[in-house]
Amino acid sequence: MQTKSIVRKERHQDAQSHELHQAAVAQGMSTVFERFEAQQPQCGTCRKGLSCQLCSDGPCRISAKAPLGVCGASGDVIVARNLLQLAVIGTAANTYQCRNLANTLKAIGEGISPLKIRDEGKLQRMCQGLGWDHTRPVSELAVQFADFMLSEIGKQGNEPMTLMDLFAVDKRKEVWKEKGLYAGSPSAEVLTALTKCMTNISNDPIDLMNTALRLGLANEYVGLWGITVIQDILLGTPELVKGATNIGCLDPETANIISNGHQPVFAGHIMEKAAGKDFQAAAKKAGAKGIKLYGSLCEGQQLMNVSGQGHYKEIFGGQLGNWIQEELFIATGLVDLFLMDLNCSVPTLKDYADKYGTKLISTDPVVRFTGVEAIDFNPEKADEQAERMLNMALDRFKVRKADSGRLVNIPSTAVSTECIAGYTTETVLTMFGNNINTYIDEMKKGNIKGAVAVAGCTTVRHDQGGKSIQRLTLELIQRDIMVIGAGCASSTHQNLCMSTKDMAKKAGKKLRSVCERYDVPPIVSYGSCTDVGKILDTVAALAWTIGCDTSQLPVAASVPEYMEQKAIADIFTALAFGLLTHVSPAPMISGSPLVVRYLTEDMVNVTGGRMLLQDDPVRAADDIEAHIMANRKVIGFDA
Ligand code: XCC
Repeated sequence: MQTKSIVRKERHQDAQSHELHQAAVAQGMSTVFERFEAQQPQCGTCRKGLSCQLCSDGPCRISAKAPLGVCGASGDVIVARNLLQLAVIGTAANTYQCRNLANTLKAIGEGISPLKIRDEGKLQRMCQGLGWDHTRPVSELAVQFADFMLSEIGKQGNEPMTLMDLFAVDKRKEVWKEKGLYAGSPSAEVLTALTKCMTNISNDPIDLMNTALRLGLANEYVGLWGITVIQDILLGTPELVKGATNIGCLDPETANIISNGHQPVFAGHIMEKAAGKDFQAAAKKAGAKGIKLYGSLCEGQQLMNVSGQGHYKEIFGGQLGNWIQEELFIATGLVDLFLMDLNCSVPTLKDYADKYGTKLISTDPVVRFTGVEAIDFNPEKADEQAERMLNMALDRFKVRKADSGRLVNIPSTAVSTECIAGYTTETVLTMFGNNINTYIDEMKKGNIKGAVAVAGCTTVRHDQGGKSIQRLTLELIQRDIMVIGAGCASSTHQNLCMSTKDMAKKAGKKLRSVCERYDVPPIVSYGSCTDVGKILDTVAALAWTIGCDTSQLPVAASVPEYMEQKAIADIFTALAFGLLTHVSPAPMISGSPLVVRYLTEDMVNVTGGRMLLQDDPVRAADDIEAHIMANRKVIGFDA
């Protein structure tokens, strides 16, 4: 494999990605890193959030010479409106995924889909929690629960979300009511927020930011909550599992399918079909050792969390990595079929697929590529669609094996490493003797100083590429602060062998002793970025038990390598929960000192939360630790 040094090594935290990156560039391809470089220098005005392209009199760029847009909008309004638009997109995307899942659950309940409900108990518990008779047939419950979620998504007017009414911490609800943040459904909030983004409507930057906080709540109490709950019902609730990660998981001798995105239900069904006798025999006949389905990005996290269950374990080949690496997966030349079901499916995947002989398919109506076949997942046709995918993968495998001129790049450093996944509030508590008070006692004693959710994407800005996630996480555990990972941050932890019990050796003395006593790693992975909903479950459970507000807990959130819009929606969710929320790189807001001050300082007086903008991971850890120490005093842990 090509080794001439044409790519700077520090761009990837693992050697195999670096090697593949070099090979791809040498073979005429570009990656996110080259394209980022080609975009430099980026516009300083836009970078500050000070540009507007909404109307035909624009584009307007705010400067000392022109402090107002043509319509009269100030830089503050433009910055706030731009940020609000990102939160709208993120909330819509999470809600869209929730709606897809509810429709699938409904189809199963109505008996028109061959898919199965894997965790009936969870469905029954949810129905019980909603005050329904949960002893009725599961199919009836499935339809009722799906209809309930669909109506939660669609409620209009000022009708509050039932899920927020029922499950939010009382003290939080008081805050939200008092501050005008008691949000309605995602449909209602998205409609209102987008209307406020129109030219010459909302000219109050603080109102625009509060609108984003309301979106954050709609994002949590329908979008994220619905995704995690329905996915557990359909695929099985995560259990602790040892999984394989890294590009080195790809086996040259199997027919290889990658499922990329955030919607794992179809991939779960493909794995079940693949494990059947017919497809196993077909694989042998095609000359393959078997069929493997690999996870990529957040979808890999979700699939790995359930990969110990049922037939998944025979077919699941591992979790490959984060979004910055996805082109590199294809550049191995070992991928027969690549399925894209939501973000993040980068546009250049088509070029990679053409170059390295991979069949690319989009499986959701929102994912569209010119020249790429679309087979949109339909729960009613799940059997025939899964079979079609498997036949395609086997056909491509045969072509790959027969094609001696094909480009294949297997890094000399290729390795598959081990990690532990499948953590949830329940599995963490199981480690602590099924008693949340045991965990809280360790917190009180200072053995666990606090907990931080390190979640979200990876970014190429400042050459981060996972580096900040790694550095911040190490800093936190060394300070006896437990880390909960989700999203591409978790993929980074896993690729760097940080999601293992061995990491206790790198933790501070006190945290290490807790980890060894309870057999728990200092960094626990909750899964996908949509599993931020589960992290907030844990936060709420701690607040309920301690009897404090979520804003008073010794916890914080961090998105050390923020990249896209769902992260912005989730950041506003965390801020609405009153959490200190570290974000790097900073969103494009520096052009408005007013917006920056509101988000980083004044919001404390509204929700108790605030944004911490800090690109240096060590200094971020300092500030997060100081916040945790201050909150420990507030709730009497360090009296
Ligand atoms: Fe995309 Fe979720 Fe972000 Fe990774 S973490 S870069 S969204 S895949 Ni959400």
